[in-house]
Amino acid sequence: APAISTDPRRHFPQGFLWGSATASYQVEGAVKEGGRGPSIWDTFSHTPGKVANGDTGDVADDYYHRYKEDIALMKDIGLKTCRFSVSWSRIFPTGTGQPNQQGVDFYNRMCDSLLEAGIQPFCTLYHWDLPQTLQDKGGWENKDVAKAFADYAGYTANKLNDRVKHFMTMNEMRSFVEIGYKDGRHAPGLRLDAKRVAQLNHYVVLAHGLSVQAIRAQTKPGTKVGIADNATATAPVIETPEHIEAARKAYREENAMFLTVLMEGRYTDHYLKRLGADAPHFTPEEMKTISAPMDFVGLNVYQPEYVRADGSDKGYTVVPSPASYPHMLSPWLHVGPEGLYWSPRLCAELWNVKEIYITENGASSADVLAPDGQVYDTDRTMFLRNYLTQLQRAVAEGVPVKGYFLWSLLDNFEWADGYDKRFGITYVDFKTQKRTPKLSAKFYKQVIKENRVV
Ligand code: GBH
Repeated sequence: APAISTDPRRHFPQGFLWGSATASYQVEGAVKEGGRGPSIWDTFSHTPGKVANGDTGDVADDYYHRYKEDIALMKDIGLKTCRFSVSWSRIFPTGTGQPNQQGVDFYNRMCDSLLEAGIQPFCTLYHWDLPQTLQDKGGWENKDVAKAFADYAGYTANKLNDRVKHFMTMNEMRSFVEIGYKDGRHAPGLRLDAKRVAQLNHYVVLAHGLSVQAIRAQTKPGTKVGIADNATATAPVIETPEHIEAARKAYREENAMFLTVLMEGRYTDHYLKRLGADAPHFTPEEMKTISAPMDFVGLNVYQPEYVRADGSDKGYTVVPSPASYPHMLSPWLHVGPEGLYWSPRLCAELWNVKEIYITENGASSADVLAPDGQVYDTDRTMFLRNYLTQLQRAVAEGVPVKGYFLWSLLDNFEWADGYDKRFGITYVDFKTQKRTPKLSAKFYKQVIKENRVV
């Protein structure tokens, strides 16, 4: 059994990578500059009724122009690393064909500034902004898009590799598959039936595998490849052996079509049985590609799913959240700090993963500028302290978590919620673009300085 954390001061190991995360469409703006082509999020956000208040990412945080100022903020907080994403349509304006050098130059300039500030860049290749031209050809329903993604990923990793050593293929496969193509609440806003979603899901995991191979083929030895996955974080409702075992089974099954198939190279029997005639077509060769070995696993953790043992063949039942369950400003964001303990622990145990990063964790809050010009986001600060305490517990027990990326450095374009839901530790006035570090930024700065939960 793993050792219990006995450090009352809640330290992290030396060299722990403290970071923050952002994504291209959520922060960059400058959507028509530098030769960028349109993505599905430009189309979607400009379609009336799709995004709260009719907000778009046209300007967002204007990070495309202000990245130097924002990197100075990162440096002041003491960040060791920064996770950003590349906009595919800045590199290939129509998804394939002729690359756009101005796009490559932008990310290289930005990474140079990070490195000058002593901050290691971690690069995500796909954070949901598919080139519109590729959606016009069927998007992720078209197997050729999987190949196009691998070409783009390999090319881009090669161009950034002098500066970037860690690449993540995709962010949250489940989110863009299910919310974009099944529920229709995110771009491209489709509501496909179960059979089409399952086949598209298969092409998405295939695209991931193809891109792992392409990145390896086109980067130097020592470059690390992984993913930023929002694996459902199953937590035992009570920490007894039977419920822990239920959580372990649930982690595998609830993530059957995402992380589990990447790690095991096969869909679980329960998954295939549940889909029946809707199950995807696949070949053994594709399954081998999908499970191409990764160097690390990135986990985005927001809220856990509590499970209990139930004596069934499947081995678990998901416990529904009671109506009174507390959440942050976003109604979906239930407060459950132990997700940050169980998700990396179960991932490491199930698949013997040796290097894990928390690639996102953070919270929305109803932030206001106080009369003294400060933002006292005590709820976000409380949230982070509780979650980090659970992460420290995992690390102290030997779970191989090497770094943590807080979502997010800045308030930004929160997808269908527009600018309504603020996730930043830095307040952004979207009229003036003025940045104000919140109380949570001061908290995080102290955590990093002391390398422990303060
Ligand atoms: C992550 O998604 C994303 O990677 C990041 O871009 C995003 O800004 C951040 O977290 C905060 O949301 O409105 O009830 O339909 C987290 C997973 C998927 C959770 C979409 C919210 C919509 C729920 N998110 N989901 S609902």
